[in-house]
Amino acid sequence: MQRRKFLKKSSLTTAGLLSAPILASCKTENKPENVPVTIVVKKPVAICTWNFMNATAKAWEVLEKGGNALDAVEQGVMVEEADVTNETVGVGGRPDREGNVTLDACIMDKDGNCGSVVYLQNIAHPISVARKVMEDTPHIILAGKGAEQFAYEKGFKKTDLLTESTRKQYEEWKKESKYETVINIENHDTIGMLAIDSNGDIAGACTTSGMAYKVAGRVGDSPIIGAGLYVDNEVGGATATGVGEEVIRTVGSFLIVELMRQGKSPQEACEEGVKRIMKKNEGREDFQIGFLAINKQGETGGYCVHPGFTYREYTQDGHENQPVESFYKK
Ligand code: SD4
Repeated sequence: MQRRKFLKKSSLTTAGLLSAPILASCKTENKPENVPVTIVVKKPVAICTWNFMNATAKAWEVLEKGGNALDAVEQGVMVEEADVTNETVGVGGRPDREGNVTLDACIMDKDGNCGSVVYLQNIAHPISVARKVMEDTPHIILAGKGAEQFAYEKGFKKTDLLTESTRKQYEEWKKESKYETVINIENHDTIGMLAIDSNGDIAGACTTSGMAYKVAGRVGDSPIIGAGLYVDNEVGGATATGVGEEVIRTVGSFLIVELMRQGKSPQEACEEGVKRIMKKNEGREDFQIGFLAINKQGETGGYCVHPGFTYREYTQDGHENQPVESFYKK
């Protein structure tokens, strides 16, 4: 199945061809050194964590018209930020244990520029505030009240992020006030998105309301460059969903991009990323993490701790929800 998936992903129905000298890491026995080989590049491509069909469709719409990867990932994840039925992103995200919805997001472009907001309240599109931090300030991360103030200065409107549904659920939760991570169930649905545009450039975005009923002030991996998201335009990009503390501890997305730099495929890199985490958590079964990656050739891959994580992929061949293999099989 892995092999089938690999062959499918390397299919020749792709858009770009790139000539490059053979790298030491991909030399084959019967090919001499420094002979040009043809590398098939699949582009454009948009992928995102979980089965967010509308978000990848939006990103694809941007890419198909020749738009750049940065615009595609921003506009793609904005679809989920605006969707009140997605209760872990943007408007309609679940609150912390004080009843406040606090949002985390980051974005990264092909040149390694990045912007991030953490613990942002009352703003519906944290990803666009993160982009403004990247483009309009000399900083990378703005937090809390300062981030909110910055957003108003940039013209973002104050928005009540709590909905009737999340307010009711919060009231219910307060009766027992139990904080536990629920594997794969609704308190995971962060959207991390990666795209390659028709120029072959890569960008990524990640946005979330974080773990439901978290301790006030808690920030997860999603807005942390290198943890929830990382892009290196020479190599590829990676993003994460799940229990952010474990992703931060391994600087997960950076790790995966570095593993791809060393020659691993996106699939192999995601597997190694999860295995590193599990090595530090031997025997623990009470958390989920899903990684997703794309390389410069447009190959994609994902891996997770428990079954249930999938990713959505949109290419010129159409769009698909890709099943992802897991560390634990049941
Ligand atoms: C966090 N990684 O705040 C996020 C949560 C998440 O789907 O991915 N939810 O830790």
